[in-house]
Amino acid sequence: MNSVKRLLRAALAGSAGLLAACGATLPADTPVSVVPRPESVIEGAGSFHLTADTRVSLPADAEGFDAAAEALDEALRPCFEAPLPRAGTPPARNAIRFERCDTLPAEAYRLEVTPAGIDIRAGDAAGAFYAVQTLRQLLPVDALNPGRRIRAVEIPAVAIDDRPALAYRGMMLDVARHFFSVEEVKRTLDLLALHKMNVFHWHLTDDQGWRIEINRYPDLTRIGSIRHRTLIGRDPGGEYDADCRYDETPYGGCYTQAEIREVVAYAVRRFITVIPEIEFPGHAVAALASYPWLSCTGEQYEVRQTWDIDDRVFCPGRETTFEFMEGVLEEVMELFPSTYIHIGGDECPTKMWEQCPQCRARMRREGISEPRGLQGYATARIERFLQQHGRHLIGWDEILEGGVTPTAIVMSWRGSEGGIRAARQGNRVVMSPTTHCYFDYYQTPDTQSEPLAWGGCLPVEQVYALDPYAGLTPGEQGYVLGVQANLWTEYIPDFSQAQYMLLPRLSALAEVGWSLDRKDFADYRQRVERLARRYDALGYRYASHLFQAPEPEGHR
Ligand code: TNX
Repeated sequence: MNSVKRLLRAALAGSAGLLAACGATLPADTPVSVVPRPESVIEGAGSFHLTADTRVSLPADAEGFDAAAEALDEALRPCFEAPLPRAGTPPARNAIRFERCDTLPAEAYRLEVTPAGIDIRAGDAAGAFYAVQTLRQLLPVDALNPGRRIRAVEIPAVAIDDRPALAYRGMMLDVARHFFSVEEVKRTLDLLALHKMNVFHWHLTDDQGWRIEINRYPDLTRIGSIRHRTLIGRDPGGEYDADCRYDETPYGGCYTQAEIREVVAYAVRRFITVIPEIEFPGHAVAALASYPWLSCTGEQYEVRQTWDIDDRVFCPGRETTFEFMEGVLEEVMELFPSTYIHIGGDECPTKMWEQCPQCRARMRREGISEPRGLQGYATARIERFLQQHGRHLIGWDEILEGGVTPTAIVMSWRGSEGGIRAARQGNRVVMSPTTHCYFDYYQTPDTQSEPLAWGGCLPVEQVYALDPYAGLTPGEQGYVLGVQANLWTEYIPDFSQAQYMLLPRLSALAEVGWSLDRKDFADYRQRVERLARRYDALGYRYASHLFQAPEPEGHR
């Protein structure tokens, strides 16, 4: 339709229409390209014109679908003045009709776009939410950031059926080494939602900072959230000398309980479970600096100013250590509805325990022959406590070494071996091996032209290659809950750098978690290039190595 005709038609529709006609129609973005890859995509003829008058209908009896409709409003906010009007009964034309469908499993959806409207059928509200996330990727890129009001947004006709391969699709953010504000955490949750991921693992405590307010132990944040200075450059790993340079600037940050609740509520609206992590018994220096009676020696320590592993850990010999942990976890459980509570468990040296009279006495009393057995004892005690409150313990794969109960969940990070061992003995597992999931590693072998990172090399291709089932029989595979990316932040000082390390690798992991049975790297590469244009429009920073490399043969 030429513009004169369009104006005439708008004039007939009244002055409101005339005003609206001043806006543009954004043409459809084709061919359809969605990350993670849906189960089936069948493109149709024509397109749907979404306007400010398009009505949204929701099923009456389906709890939570309003959150999916809200996500749609949010996606369209840059285009239209107000949220789309709601309709009581599903309109036959110019509508987005949400419907609950009993034959679809949890998280699955069917999204059908025709010139008459959009139908979203989902097994549950999460499925409806994921349909909206797919719909966002069907919008023209300019709709994400148009810089003006829009008259209509054209969406290509298509039928998409989709469901996730894995139930747990997670990402961990370390806010202890560097702190990220509530706003930045929410932006991270937005990123997870965009990629249809559903777990945010929040690493809240470590040697270098305690970040969560605990009412019963206020010094944890008053003292433990601030380190007086930070090492500059790469950590030499135990060999600290006069050549080490520090910034001589106090660094801190923490979340109030009100802020934690705000983040959890924000995540709930996006169908994301927030799993808190309180490190125990290692990575504890910030806690010991706050309350010296938590350590074996009772010495006054400072919050750690370098990275690497620390010998100073919680004392499992003293009862007061367990009283403390239970007091902390009671408040943590109040704040986080997640059934899984992460207690760390990684990299805990036993040096202090070997020399500690309380620890030796505990070993004698409990018949523990090796100091390492104290970690198993301590973990089992905390697990019992969590179970009494109806929660499950998750820990890094070191928890296997102290002997773990069958109900604990193991997060396999030192390769997949821990996860394989755990699955074989009947423990549930999240696969997060350094080889594929450590987003603090470099993205290219050419580290000279990259900002300082932990080390290693983890290009996006390798993330994509993760097979969480490798080495497991079909029976054992049933114990694999899913996959998780980890963003440790020793060398990630701000949110811009965090985005650069996350993207586009997060999209590759999302495709492992969602589309494991239909992975195709060459196909993904083309789709992620289109997705990167959306990152641009949404203002996310990302690494572009993948797009600079020559494309694989036979494509395009
Ligand atoms: C190992 S992974 C750690 C972290 C470090 C990370 C750096 C794990 C459970 N522990 O404390 O930040 O390596 O990649």
